[in-house]
Amino acid sequence: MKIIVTGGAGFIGSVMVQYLVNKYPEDMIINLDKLTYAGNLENLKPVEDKPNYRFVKGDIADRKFIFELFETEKPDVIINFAAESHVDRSVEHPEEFVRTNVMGTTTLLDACKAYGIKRYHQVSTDEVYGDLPLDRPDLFFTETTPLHASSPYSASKASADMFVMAYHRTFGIPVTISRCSNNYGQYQFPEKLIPLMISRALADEQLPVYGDGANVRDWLHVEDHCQAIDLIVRNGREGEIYNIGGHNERTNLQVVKTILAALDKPESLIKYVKDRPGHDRRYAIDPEKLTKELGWKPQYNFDTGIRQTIEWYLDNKSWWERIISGEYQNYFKEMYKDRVTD
Ligand code: NAD
Ligand code: TDX
Repeated sequence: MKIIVTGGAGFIGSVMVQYLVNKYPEDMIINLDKLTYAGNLENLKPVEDKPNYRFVKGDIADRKFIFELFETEKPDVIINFAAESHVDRSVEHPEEFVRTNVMGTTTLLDACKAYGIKRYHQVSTDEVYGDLPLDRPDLFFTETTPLHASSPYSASKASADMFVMAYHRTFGIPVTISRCSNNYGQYQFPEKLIPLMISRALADEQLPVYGDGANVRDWLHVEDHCQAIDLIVRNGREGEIYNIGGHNERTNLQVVKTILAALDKPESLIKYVKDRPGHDRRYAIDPEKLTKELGWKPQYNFDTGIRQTIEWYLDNKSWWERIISGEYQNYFKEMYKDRVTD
């Protein structure tokens, strides 16, 4: 099978690519990534010389490029991770979110329509459902919860999901969608809560907690997310949506305090700052459909997963220090100067 993973140089995409390359040596895995600020080929070092792995630099919203790629590669499966993914950036600059997240998705779907595909999988998010109230812990997002996006980021992801389902119904494209809760783990870009707080705490810098810190996120280890996507792509039913989550709800303050305790740093580093506009209060996933239909179960619980993740950031200081200094962006030039014309 030939699988194109888009956004495979990002946080979750790079873990997915490593997982597929190692688990399915008979499959060819093509990592298609534009290498925006969030794309880092250093994440792929463990697999970059494997015979069933290839990197292609390109933009999912570039129609000519995508159609030519489908023409030459004739992929069997597309797993679309490529996206602008940071909510705060979407508040500042929504345009790029529409371009990549919506038009990039429709460009890929058009190519699937023109050249055929065995499975198009859209990696979506629980943020498309909006948020839940803090005083109703009995409520969870299910696959039939109405879409109610709050931020330009989640509106762009919800819009993409609607196009995916429309292309399924109108043109018969064999699609699946997964909607996962917040991920944590290795290779997460240090703009997101957990790696940001780890890197700042280690430097004894203030930790900016938005609002009152009582917002709740439902955390899932990135490897559990990737395993679920693999199951859905191979065994999930066409035209279906699957929620992914592991019932690991924590307030932001609990997460930050856990990090401080693990690093032996004082809570006085916490600094309450102005809230994110439109800040969602609580996310919580009901993963029952995925569990019942496909037998998926997460391997990690948050308490052990977060400890391992903190260890990873301690052991891989140079990885995130090169990001903070901007040096990682030279890696493509160094590694690929003789391999691609760009
Ligand atoms: P990320 O920002 O770390 O990575 C995104 C990747 O996409 C980068 O490598 C970037 O270079 C690439 N990219 C961006 N625009 C592109 C374009 N136009 N063409 C080709 N490549 C492009 O994101 P992430 O956190 O790994 O998230 C991956 C996917 O998972 C996203 O679709 C996101 O919405 C979804 N998701 C993320 C989480 C989470 O907690 N991080 C949770 C649920 C769903
Ligand atoms: O400095 C910060 N201080 C703070 O209090 C940052 C960066 C975040 N926060 C809060 C905001 C959120 O309540 O922490 C929580 C987590 O924030 P993010 O890491 O930015 O994630 P979130 O907004 O929840 O979205 C993430 O999960 C769903 C991903 O970035 C999305 O791509 C995914 O779809």
